[in-house]
Amino acid sequence: MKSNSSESARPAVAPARLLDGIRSPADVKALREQDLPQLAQEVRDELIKVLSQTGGHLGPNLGVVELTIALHRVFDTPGDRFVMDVSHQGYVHKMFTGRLDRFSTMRQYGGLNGFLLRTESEHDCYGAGHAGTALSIVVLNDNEWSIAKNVGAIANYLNSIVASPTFAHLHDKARDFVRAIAGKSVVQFAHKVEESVKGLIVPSVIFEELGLRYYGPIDGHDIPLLIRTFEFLKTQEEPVLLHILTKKGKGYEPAIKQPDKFHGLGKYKLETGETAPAPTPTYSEIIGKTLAKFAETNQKIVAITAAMPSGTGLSHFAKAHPDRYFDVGIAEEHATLFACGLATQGLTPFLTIYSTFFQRAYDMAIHDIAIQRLNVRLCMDRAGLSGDDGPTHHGLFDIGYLRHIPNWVHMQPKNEDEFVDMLWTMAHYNSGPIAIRYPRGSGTGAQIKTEPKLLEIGKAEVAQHGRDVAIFGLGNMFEVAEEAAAKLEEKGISVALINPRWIKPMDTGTLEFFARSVEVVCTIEDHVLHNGFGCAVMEHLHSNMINTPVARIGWPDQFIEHGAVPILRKKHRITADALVEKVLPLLRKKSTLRPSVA
Ligand SMILES: Cc1ncc(C[n+]2csc(CCOP(=O)(O)OP(=O)(O)O)c2C)c(N)n1
Repeated sequence: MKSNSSESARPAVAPARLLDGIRSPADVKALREQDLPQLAQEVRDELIKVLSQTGGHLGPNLGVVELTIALHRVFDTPGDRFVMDVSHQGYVHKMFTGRLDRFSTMRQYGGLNGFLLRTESEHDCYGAGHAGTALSIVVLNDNEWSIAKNVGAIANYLNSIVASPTFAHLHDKARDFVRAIAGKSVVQFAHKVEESVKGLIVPSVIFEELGLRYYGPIDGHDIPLLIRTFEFLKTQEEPVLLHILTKKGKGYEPAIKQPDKFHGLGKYKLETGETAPAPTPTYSEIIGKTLAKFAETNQKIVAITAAMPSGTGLSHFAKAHPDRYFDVGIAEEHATLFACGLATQGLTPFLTIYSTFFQRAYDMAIHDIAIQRLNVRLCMDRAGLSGDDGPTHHGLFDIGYLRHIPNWVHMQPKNEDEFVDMLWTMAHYNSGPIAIRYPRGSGTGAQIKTEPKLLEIGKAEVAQHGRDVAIFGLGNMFEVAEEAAAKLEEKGISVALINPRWIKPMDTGTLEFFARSVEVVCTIEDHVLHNGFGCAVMEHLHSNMINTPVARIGWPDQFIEHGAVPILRKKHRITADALVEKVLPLLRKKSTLRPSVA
């Protein structure tokens, strides 16, 4: 009878993971090559587990596990530099470069950032949250997806390479060879490796014309093949492009089934991948469905996205009107010019782009849209603090970058119902460029009426009159302004409450009326203070010799870190309490105020 004493003597703890021994890239190099698949599995398990709590870019990172292992095996950061495009797929790199112990803090306030960050590690040589970064050894990670399915000529071209019989033949030959020498000294086999890898070259006119020697495509999950290939490419003295094929979401069924959703998401249930639905429809959902509805009766409406169909909500529009929906790929400049072109032909283009990504198309806002006064409707999603994605993604600058350009109309709704009225107004506005900014996620949950109404351009809504303070609460900050007004009223202060609606043209009549009748004007906005809405208010009052003090609440002149929105609002004083504290000292009657109960 066999004794099982050795089994029973084992401690009842899970065996140590290889991953836990990785403190730096040197530890990745120190592992035996045959253990690397186990490391890959452990990395995947960690990604799936941690991100189920923190949210993040799960699909992209699951796809680059083997690639990141091979890169750190062959190259030496920080001496060698990895530039990632975007850099949302840098989580595995973070694990290997001394940040594993903080991995569970990913995207949390005070924790790791979701993108590479020069200030976070010397191994992050370049921080990028926006697409369009480049380098001279290019690894083209071809998973057939952006956030949504790839579009465009290059994507079609890559598919044709992969489908070619020459590729299949060369690829099998090279892979068999590399498998055969796996684990043996590379130097010993150097010339053979070189021959083998050279066999991976499928002639590629496009990349050669761009000055890049093209290699591939190879299996991006085959660690030995990747390692040998990188070892060879490292010796090349010219810019090279390696085309690898990977599976977005590899290792997690829900992410493979829904690459779009799992590109980047919030918390999910580990076992099923389920996520909690938003409590009420998000602004993105509303715009997608609303434009689809408007387009039923207005044949001229077209909708454009730059690779963000679901993020911007246009997927709803795409389903209803596929022939009037355009995804131009991650190219905001092109999306904008395309909208301009359509506008010159009398169409009604809605260009939906996140506030932060429209920064990439700034010159078009002046040179193409505004100077030619084209009827382009710009819909800026995620305007305001975006939260856990951090400084590259906060939409805190769009008032500043539009308000000084002539001809633009710019607005922000206080809630979902007004949002639809504004979209309706935009659809009917044909006197030049018009923009709307709205925040990430849901609003107040306001009921949307059945028939939208046209709003008067440049006319604010006065919610209540008051004698002491006039609060102008822009867009999503109107809710905070209401809360602050209630707190001030508790202290016996009479508060006027205004929903400005229009950043430009500003309702100067209403502004002047209140500025002349109250002691303090207060503005609150989800935007930086510099060149924001409050700044426009001050400018106007000053130019008109109205000396009423203006208390402004908004984001300070610094890049705001990542973290949950309520935490960051509290820290940077974008709250009702902060407003009250700022206003009180400016009131003459403060000495007679009742002390605060709280
Ligand atoms: C300028 C800009 N526009 C849009 C985005 C939003 N965005 C982030 S990742 C991504 C898709 C990236 O696709 P790909 O490079 O194929 O990487 P994958 O996630 O598929 O690995 C998009 C559109 C961005 N980060 N920057």
